[in-house]
Amino acid sequence: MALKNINPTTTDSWRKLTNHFNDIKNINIKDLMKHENRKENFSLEFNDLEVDFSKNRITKETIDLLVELAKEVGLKEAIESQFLGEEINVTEGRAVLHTALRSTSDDPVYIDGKNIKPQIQSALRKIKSFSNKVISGKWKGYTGKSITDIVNIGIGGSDLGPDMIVESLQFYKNQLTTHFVSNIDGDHVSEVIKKLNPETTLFVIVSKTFTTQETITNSETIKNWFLKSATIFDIPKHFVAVSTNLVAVDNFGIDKNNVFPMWNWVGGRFSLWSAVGLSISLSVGFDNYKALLEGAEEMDMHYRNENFDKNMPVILALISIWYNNFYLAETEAVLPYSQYLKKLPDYLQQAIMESNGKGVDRNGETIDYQTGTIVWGSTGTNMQHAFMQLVHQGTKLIPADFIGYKESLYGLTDHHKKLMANYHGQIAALAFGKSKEEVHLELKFSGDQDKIAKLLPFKVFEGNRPSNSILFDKLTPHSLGKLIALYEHKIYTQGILWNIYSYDQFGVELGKELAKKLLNTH
Ligand code: G6Q
Repeated sequence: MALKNINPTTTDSWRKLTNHFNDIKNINIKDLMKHENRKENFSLEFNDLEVDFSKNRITKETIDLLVELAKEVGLKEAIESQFLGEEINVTEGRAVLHTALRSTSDDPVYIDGKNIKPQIQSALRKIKSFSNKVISGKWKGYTGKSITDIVNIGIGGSDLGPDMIVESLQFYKNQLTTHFVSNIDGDHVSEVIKKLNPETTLFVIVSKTFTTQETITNSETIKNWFLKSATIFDIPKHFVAVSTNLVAVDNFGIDKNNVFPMWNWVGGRFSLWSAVGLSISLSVGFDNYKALLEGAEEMDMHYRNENFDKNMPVILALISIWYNNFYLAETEAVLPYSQYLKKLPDYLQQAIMESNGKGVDRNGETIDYQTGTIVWGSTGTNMQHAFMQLVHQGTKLIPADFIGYKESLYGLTDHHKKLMANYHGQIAALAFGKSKEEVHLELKFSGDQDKIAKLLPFKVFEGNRPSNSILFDKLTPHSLGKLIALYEHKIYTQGILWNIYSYDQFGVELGKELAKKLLNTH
């Protein structure tokens, strides 16, 4: 079943949404929150996760109309097409099956008439047995010593996902030290090399194509450095690859037993669930890696089966479209209240902006409405002392996702209480602000009567700034998998509604081509 091809702005529901927007655009979150059961009616719970979207400029009618739009453009069918392995990445002629990578069901998924589930299971077994050998110290380097350091060499989708997950799951990490080399900037690889001992380092070269300039250049540099103290016969003990390009991997000198598979039905930025996540399994152990996949699968089933008005990724996608296309907000902030998640905004920037930064629709026509949001952010509370000024009092409307955890991992309850007080404090400050009257009273009671006239306007917070609260019980591999899958499905939902192809990325090509040309002419 092909994806429907409908300009959303020509639909009935869009027309209704436009009228509805004109009716309620000046609505205030403060007033909405006075309605009985506002929080209950505008939040969703799903095991260890609660998504509270009550503090948005929306009413029940807004959600109903957005859901109607989702239905009108065929979202349900599009979700099924993705899960069933249809060629929804039309421009590249590929299926998009990161969901199959984490599926534990026995239901087959066919590509060209062949069930891909057995290959996925076999790759997982290989990841497990290899990780166990390296972590237990049974895998020896060329001088007989166990491995102490892992270096992931890759870029884009072959770097950002594993790097973000390894950082986020530091609490669960084993004794191995994991490094990431990505940039073509030689200073990056040099800084990593200087910390390494070739006898005890394992290099994981991750490149779906094995032609990416950065990854191949960094790998060659590292190989040359390695060969200063070892021989080519030692390479199998220290270099493994994750790739679809077996010929290029072989030419590089990597033993064929040390190659982990990749498939062209997994997009780079959605590939951490495949062997691209090998460095995750090495860093936190296979069981934790598996728990990450299971968390994602839980969200997959929710996305596939739940009605749209109770469906977390769908609701978040619809609210985002509401701001992007009706309020014309240009950006969204992602604000995790966990230092572990400091790399999440970078990761999401690629996932979201590479997927939905498209100006041509599924008909090949230039689009005359807004698509992909710009996403940015950083961790709380640090960012409160940095950019939050603009979000609170600036001239731009910036919807924000707050991500938090009810429990901390090390159990410093005093810290955690303060952290979460800030989390809820920021959300409330954005939504409710501080009125002239409140500031007036405050200044009056502080005894600074003469300051009232001078300071009042600067101390007012107009409020009415929207946010979602995405609150988990605890940061675990399982809950992290769920969080990432939540955003993945939000991306696809938005792509379907905007009538674009989310899974190609031609926009990254031109600059690469020109760089190559320049290299050849100089
Ligand atoms: C992601 C993109 C891109 C890709 C890198 C690395 O969706 O496709 O970021 O992951 O360009 O590509 P290779 O894995 O082929 O080296």
